[in-house]
Amino acid sequence: MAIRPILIAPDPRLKQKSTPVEAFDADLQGLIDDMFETMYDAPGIGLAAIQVGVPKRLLVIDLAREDEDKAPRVFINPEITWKSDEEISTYEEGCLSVPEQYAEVQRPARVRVSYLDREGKAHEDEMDGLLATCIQHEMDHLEGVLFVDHLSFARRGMLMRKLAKARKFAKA
Ligand code: K1U
Ligand code: ZN
Repeated sequence: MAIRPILIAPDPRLKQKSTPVEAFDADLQGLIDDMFETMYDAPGIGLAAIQVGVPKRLLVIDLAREDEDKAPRVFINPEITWKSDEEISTYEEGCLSVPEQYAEVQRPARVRVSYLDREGKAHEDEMDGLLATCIQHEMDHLEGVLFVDHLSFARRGMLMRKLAKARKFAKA
């Protein structure tokens, strides 16, 4: 297992659309293990494969708090089959690819998602709360969309300038 470097915006690779996972082989299992190690190290509650530079439709989530046992979940080739268009949730989101920047994002409060697990077995689950928010955030990554893309032009510009300034300062 290895911690992989996380791509930071505005890296153009974060804007690409990821392609479906086809092979459930040893490489995939190694990538999943590395993604969990990278996410726990960051730390974060979710990570999409493209954030470690792999444009495959794969994401991992663990919402367990520090004082709880780990609860790792793997979602491969996920699809939203239903969303609660009339019930919206607002959450102050962050992103490991947009470090130390946070903003409120509105999304459907509940979603049904079909996906494959790491063995390739099919599932379909209804999700709400932070899991619904997190999986929509991670599924956006598979389409090349960042949480800042849900903000107004002015607010997104402000956050991205703050990020660029913080990174310039960190390098100096
Ligand atoms: O970069 C990512 O996609 C991961 C991101 C997931 C996320 C956070 C908040 C709302 C939606 C999706 C993060 O994990 S940012 C870090 C974070 O939220 C966190 C870190 C440590 C403890 C608790 C939360
Ligand atoms: Zn993110």
